[in-house]
Amino acid sequence: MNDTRTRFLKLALDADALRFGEFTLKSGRTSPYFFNAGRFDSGAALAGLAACYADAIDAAGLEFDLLFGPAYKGIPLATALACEYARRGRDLPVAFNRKEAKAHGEGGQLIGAPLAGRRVLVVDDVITAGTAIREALSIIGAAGGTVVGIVIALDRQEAVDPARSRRSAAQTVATEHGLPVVAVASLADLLALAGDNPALAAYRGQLLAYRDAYGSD
Ligand code: OMP
Repeated sequence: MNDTRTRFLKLALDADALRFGEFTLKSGRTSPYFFNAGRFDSGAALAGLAACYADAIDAAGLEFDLLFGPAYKGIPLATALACEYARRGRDLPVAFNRKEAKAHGEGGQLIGAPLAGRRVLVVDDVITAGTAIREALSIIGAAGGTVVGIVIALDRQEAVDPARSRRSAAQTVATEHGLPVVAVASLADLLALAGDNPALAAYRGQLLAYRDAYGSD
């Protein structure tokens, strides 16, 4: 596993953003683990997370000129990442959406830098079935931006309908839209870490059983 993946997973465990137990997902599945990006809830925690995103993006060689964070969890992620790039000497425009359009004041559904004519990198927390990401793609397209990639912290590597296909939701989104999807880490990385780390060994069996039931190839 490369350093960024291990660093990210350890930060997530320390922040309690990665937890083990029994969790109901948006898809209705019962999962033995859950990633809650909202637990990166201090300036230092967000800065550490943003550095992991930036390292993963740079290693993938993505080219873009605006960061977009889908509401709600993508908003602090894209903002922290923009600050991390500024720290690294690159000042990038950043934008995000509201969940509900505002009729007064400046109005509209979008906040921040204009998207029209920009190459947009979508910054989000996790892909399970891909629903949240698809919504973000249509909002950006409607505002005249061109999505050129998606970066997420964790790819859960789940198939939407495992009985029909074991292709992951992230792979499906990537193929459907012809976009690179870069994940800082994935379930496979979490399993590798659980194999090496005695504190996580107890959860490994449940993670493997979950992957057998719903995981992608
Ligand atoms: P999809 O829209 O199914 O791809 O799921 C992504 C969303 O699920 C995220 O934006 C979260 O709201 C939520 N989620 C997590 O935050 N962490 C997880 O580990 C799993 C989920 C989930 O419900 O699948």
